[in-house]
Amino acid sequence: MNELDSLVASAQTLFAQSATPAELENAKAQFLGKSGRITELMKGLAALSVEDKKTRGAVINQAKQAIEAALNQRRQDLADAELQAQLKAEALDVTLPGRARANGGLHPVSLTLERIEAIFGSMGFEVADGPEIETDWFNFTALNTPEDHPARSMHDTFYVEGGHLLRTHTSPMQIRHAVQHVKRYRQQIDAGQGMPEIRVIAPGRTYRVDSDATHSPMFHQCEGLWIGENVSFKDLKVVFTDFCRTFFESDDLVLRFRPSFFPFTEPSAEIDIQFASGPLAGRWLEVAGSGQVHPNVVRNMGLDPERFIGFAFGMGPDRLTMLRYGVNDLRLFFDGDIRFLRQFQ
Ligand code: 2NM
Repeated sequence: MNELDSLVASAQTLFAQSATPAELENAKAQFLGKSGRITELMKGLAALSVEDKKTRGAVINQAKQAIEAALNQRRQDLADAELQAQLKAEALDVTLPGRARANGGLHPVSLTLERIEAIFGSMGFEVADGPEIETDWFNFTALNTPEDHPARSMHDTFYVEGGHLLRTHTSPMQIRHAVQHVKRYRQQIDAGQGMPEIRVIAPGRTYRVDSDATHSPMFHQCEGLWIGENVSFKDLKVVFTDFCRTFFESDDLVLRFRPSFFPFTEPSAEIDIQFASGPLAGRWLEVAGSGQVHPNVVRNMGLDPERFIGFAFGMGPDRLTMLRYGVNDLRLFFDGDIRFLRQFQ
């Protein structure tokens, strides 16, 4: 191997041993730099004859080109290796399964309230909404519930500061709604022209000091009120029968009105239903209280009980939800266990 061949070979070796671009540039300087081996050989040409310059120069140039080619090859290899390392470090595994987005859903009791509102809405009932912290007047007095009634005991109700209390039923909303309605039609009523019938339901949260498998301190109620000059118990029966059959999707379900007592209605009746088929077939199940609104209550709405007659009912959406889905412990609805709640989506 001649001198230039071994120079090229040592350059190739040194370049191959350079692991980084910086090392490679240092190696390059030894051959192609200002005082590099090739540069020194070029300088030596000055002392040669014209003829020798030509042949010797061509040979040095060949060696120089071979070294430059090796340098460029090694530069490219190092750049490729760096890119590959970077790609590997930043790799995205596109085969990983995506993270599913959790979908929220309505609480089973909310589903029931929506059904109740839709069914009564289709029968011309408005939906009233109002305060959960009530006055003694709207929660008790206006509803013909006397001072010494057990429902007014400290142990039955949550009292808050200022003599207010957490409503024990949604009937106060019925009074509030009726009072507003009557106010709007006052002149018309007083002129003997009557008023559009009051047809309203009041769904919402209610509170009592009670807690076991079938009672929760917070529970839901939905009360209904229908007042006009020409309504009767028959209308209440038709409307409530229709509601139950639609709600439970059972056309052969039957109702029983069983005499009862409420301070705000007279006469009063408990409403029981009986399924003709299914797991609850043949059993009477209590689903609501009802009655003709007491004359004192009609008067508190601003109406003459001799002229206007009203029917009201109250039911428990929590219990309706238990019956509809076959749930036997009310507390499951309010424990917030997502495994339980997810089943209703
Ligand atoms: C019930 C049972 C019977 C009722 C009465 C009234 C009002 F406002 F007219 F007086 N609202 N709801 C009522 C009647 C509620 O729940 C078991």
